[in-house]
Amino acid sequence: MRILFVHPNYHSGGAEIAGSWPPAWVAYLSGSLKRAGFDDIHFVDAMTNDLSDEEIASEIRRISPDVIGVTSITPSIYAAERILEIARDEHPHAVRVLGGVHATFMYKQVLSEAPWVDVIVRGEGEEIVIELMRAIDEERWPEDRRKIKGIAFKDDNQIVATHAAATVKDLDAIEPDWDILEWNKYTYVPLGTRVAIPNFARGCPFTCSFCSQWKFWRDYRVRDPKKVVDEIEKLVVEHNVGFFILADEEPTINRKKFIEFCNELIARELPDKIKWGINTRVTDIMRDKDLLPLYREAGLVHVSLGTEAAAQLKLDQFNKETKVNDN
Ligand code: B12
Ligand code: SF4
Repeated sequence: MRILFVHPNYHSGGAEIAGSWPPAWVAYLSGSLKRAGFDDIHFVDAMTNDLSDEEIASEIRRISPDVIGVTSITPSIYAAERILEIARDEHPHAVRVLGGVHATFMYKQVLSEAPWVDVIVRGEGEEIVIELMRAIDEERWPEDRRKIKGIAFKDDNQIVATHAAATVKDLDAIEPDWDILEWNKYTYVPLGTRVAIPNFARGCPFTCSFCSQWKFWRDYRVRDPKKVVDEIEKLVVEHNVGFFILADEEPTINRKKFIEFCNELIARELPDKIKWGINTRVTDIMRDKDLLPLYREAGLVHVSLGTEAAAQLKLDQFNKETKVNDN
């Protein structure tokens, strides 16, 4: 069975001025699917290659997939829906799948405004996508769709969401398929080097009122730091990556594991070859002030912090659990 993943051509400006970034979701899903025996997987990065609708249509015709999967964040949703509309027109027999944070929460709206979307995968994709692909491959689709957890679809005019699937409990079992990406396209401009987005931890134990992320990843899980460093070493050796940003909300909350991660990078002399960045909370940086030299020695050069507001009243309203003074 042939699977095609497409990253929609949406550009926000913003953080993108720092470079062109590899879509980690494709590597994570492809790694999971390959281990489950699906090896005919293709990827078109319409964002990085700035592809027009016509070019996307021609790629879909050329690859001729049985399933086409697209990702979505809120600002990219129309571009994502459009790709699946093109797929319906150009290659109607392929099953059209949408995933990502926007489709996860807004499935009712998406299935109403884009009825050509056959199925939405809600939440973390690695395990759900295997169930879905098996059902399609074994010709149990769409008959068996109510039996698959973590999806949503339209049945006649009714929108159906199946029970939520569990989160991925064994993050260490995930081995992303980084080979699927066109590495010469992904550059971090400030350092003039290739960039990757590996995952060290998933989830956030806080519950800020404006944030989708703690609801999306649900329970907080950390990978074995040694395994993450194995992956980083592979990215350096096999793909010549010189910078990475952790795809995490709060990699530092588990201080012990984060220190292990830093020490492992140092022990393998990786900081000479690769620098890195994180997103995290002000409270962790204040707690770990004394550890900042160690983080720096491990190659950490960029920390993004969500300060969110300059008034304590606002921070409290947001349930941010931070202090203006700390910010
Ligand atoms: C790294 C990152 C970036 C990078 C790189 C983006 C890229 N090319 O991937 C940069 C810095 C460029 C960036 C920019 C922006 N980002 Co950003 N980014 C992230 C971050 C930290 C990690 C993304 C990641 O790789 N995650 C790991 C992968 C494995 O997770 P995932 O993509 O969600 O995929 C999983 C599931 O969603 C699902 N899935 C996803 N797609 C699909 C598709 C199918 C078919 C299936 C079955 C399943 C599936 O399975 C995957 C595996 O479990 C996330 C936060 C986060 N932790 O995810 C924010 C995040 C995605 N970004 C966000 C935003 C808002 C932006 C910007 C719009 C900011 C701006 N104003 O400029 C821009 C948009 C850029 C663009 N053109 O897309 C928001 C989106 C919120 C929302 N509700 O839509 C997030 C969630 C952070 C937040 N604040 O909440 N970002
Ligand atoms: S600390 Fe950050 S990731 Fe966690 S809930 Fe708040 S805004 Fe979201």
